[in-house]
Amino acid sequence: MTNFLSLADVTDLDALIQSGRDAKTNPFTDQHLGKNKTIGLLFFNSSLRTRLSTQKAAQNLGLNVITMNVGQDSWGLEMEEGVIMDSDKAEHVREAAAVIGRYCDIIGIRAFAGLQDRELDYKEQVMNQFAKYANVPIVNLESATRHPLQSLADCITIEEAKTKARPKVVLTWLPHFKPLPQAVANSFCEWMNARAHSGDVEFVVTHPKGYELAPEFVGNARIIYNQDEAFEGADFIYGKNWSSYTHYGQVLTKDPSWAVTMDDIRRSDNGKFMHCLPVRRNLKVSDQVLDSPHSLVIEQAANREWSAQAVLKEILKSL
Ligand code: SN0
Repeated sequence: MTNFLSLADVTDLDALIQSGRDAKTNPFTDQHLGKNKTIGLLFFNSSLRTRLSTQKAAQNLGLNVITMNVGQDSWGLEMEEGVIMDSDKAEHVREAAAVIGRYCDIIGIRAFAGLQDRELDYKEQVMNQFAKYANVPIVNLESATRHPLQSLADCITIEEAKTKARPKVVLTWLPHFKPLPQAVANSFCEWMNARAHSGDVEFVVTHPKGYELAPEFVGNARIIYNQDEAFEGADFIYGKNWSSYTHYGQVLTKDPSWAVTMDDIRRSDNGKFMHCLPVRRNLKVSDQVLDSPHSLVIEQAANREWSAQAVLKEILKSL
């Protein structure tokens, strides 16, 4: 693996999930792979799990880790080509990426969608500019349109917790007053469609009208607009808020009936609740659900370490 930008960089998904589970059992068997190598983690946005779990996974593999909050600690970075740099951005990505690539063997980058300009967000400028100019492998730590390390951790979590060969997984939109990116939902669709294709899950998406995700992500997933109907027989309820893709970046409704409560869990087949975190309690999901044995959110977050470790191991093997 030379980059980890999306599912397209994964050649064997079953093997990658298994590698994460193996790392969980034996975290330190591959310490030699990262010896005297360095990973740089660049954050254009806030992070708790991604930052700590990726750092931990890198250390388990023997890597040195350097981290920077771009824009706050460093110069603001210009991503556009050929512009007169008279804005607040003092450094161009051409130099920044090339320089960081000289200090680091791998670069991880978090850069959320701006949610103002759909075309700009969906062309993944930050990831692509770094991939072009850094000359080292790039790992997506949540980009404008995807969060693949989260999706891999989600796959590991579902494999561990499933009680039947082909569980029913339902992605549901949750209410929020702020416009949030589509990245987590997009990636979850991308990865669950692959799991559905291989017969490992049944995948359903539910959301209010107007919250349709980009066709290239939702693919052939079944969409049911009635949330109660979608939850019938569900083994996993995966909650996430996202802002509208069609009315780009807008909040179209805050309907509280879309929040997940114990009534929804009762409608499912003894379903487990999943969320990537951070989650706003009692806005998106009730305390009762999060504090019950139905919640998988902590286990899911714990698995971020093993998903990062599986990916970094693949990249280190290719160096
Ligand atoms: C981010 C998102 O993509 O939705 C990161 C999730 C891993 N979440 C938020 O920005 C939540 C912010 C909030 O105010 O609730």
